[in-house]
Amino acid sequence: MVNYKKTTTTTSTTIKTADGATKTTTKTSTVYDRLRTFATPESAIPLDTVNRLMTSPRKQYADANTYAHLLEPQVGPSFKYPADFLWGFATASYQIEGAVAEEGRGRTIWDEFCDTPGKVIDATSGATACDSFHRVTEDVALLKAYGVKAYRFSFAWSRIIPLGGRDDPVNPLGIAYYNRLIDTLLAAGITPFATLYHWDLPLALAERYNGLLNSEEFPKDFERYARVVFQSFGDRVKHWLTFNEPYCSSKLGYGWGNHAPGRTSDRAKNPVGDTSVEPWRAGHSILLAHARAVNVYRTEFQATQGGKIAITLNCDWGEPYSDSEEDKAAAVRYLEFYVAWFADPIFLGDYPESLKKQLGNRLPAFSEEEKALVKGSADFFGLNSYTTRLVENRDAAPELDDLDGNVIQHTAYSNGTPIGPRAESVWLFVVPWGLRKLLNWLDNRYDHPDIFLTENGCSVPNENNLTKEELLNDQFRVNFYKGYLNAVQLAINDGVKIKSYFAWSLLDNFEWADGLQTRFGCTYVDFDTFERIPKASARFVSSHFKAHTIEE
Ligand code: PNW
Repeated sequence: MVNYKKTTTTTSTTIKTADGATKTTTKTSTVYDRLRTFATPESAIPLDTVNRLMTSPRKQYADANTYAHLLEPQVGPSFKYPADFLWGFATASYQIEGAVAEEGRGRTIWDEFCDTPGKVIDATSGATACDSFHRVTEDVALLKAYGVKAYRFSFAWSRIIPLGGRDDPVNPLGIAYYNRLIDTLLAAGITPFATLYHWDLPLALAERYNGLLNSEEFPKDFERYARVVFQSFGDRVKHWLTFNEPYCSSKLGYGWGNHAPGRTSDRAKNPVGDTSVEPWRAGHSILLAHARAVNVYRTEFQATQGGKIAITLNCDWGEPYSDSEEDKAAAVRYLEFYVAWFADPIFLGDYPESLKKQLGNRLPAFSEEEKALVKGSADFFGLNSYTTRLVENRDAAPELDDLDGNVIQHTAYSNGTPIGPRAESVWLFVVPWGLRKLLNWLDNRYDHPDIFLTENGCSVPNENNLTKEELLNDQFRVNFYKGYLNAVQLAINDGVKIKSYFAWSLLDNFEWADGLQTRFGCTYVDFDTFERIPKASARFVSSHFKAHTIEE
């Protein structure tokens, strides 16, 4: 269990008033000492308490210590989200639409990647996915039944501009599909929250100039695509995200090679790629493309359309592995290599010093003009977060293919206790207190921005092998949301300006390299019949927000 050390400071200011007398005002402020707290599971909870609190389909998770986070301070029934808080569910085009060869959609790097044997664990793809391309009415009815305020989805660039480039033709059928979706959402009273790029790069751009690796061409093509999107939908869409998780596009796509286009130095995985430089180049292109799109929005559309635009970054909290100064510094470095890599240029004006120091000229540099374009290019902070790592300093010199700031990441404490229950996904451990700390850290580093949580959720151990009845009663996921929503409420009470919460995901869908077998949905999807059935978690998330939001 994590303790937040509460320090109350009283400052007195004495001023001379006009008549020469003195007046003293005192101000009391309370800070919670977050970074300096080392999370150690302090109490073993009796097993029967644990079983009451949480039922897991995998009995080995019934280890009392792993549920310690459930004894976090609970915010309680009186908590209220403000009336304008946007809550709902999130999805992404390639993960749900299917219909990959219909109505003029161009091929993407993910179609290609999934067709390459060995890249997706169960050899599935997004070719049919949830068939959402044909089910706009059904999906929006589901959202309406859940009572959401907003729905986060992404546009498939290659439905709108099949070849992707700035001189390539626009596909009216692609525009028509998203018009249908947006109009149906609005008719149901649901706010559309749209992402321009959720990883499905038009394949033609990868073939033409290596996609994200080309920092000259890619930003120009993205700018034109963004302009077409704002022109077509900006009269009705008021919440924009340029890129989803540039960290993943860059490091997973060009570093570790486990996402499209699969480039990496690891020759066992891929014949081409260079982990020591390509992720940093890809990230640089994304920052420039993002900034150009925001500039277009601000100069050509924002005044008349009146929306907000930002990027959404993913980050998982890094807790120092021990109390040592080295581990504390390592945890900060890990966060800098994770999120400040993108957030510092956007909110503060340049890459963090720790990246410049470790990467030298492998990290591209911004010209003064580019810096000015990138700095301030977000109306809010978009955040996706799922888990937490324990971070230990690494003494040896960093390897050339190190992407994380020369640290050792752990998923268990030094005494062997896991940091939290593991989800189905190998990287996902349930650690709600980490989200609270992350939100406070970002709030502090970026001077109290509005933070829009645009993704949070989990997979359930072994879910794909459960009977339908078991699967629909997803108590593991309900408990994930209980813990994380409590952490969101605690962070709001800490003073962090959180403006939205989107559960990932509305539907079980194509979970990238983990295929269709890893489910993140609050709604069950039968991938043969495309039938959708709400799980217990959908009812939980929906009743949570209904009970805790101030009515307009
Ligand atoms: C995010 N990892 O991706 C994405 O935005 C979603 O499309 C995705 O379905 C969701 O989280 C759940 O995974 C991630 O390997 C994918 O560390 C993989 C990782 C992290 C985030």
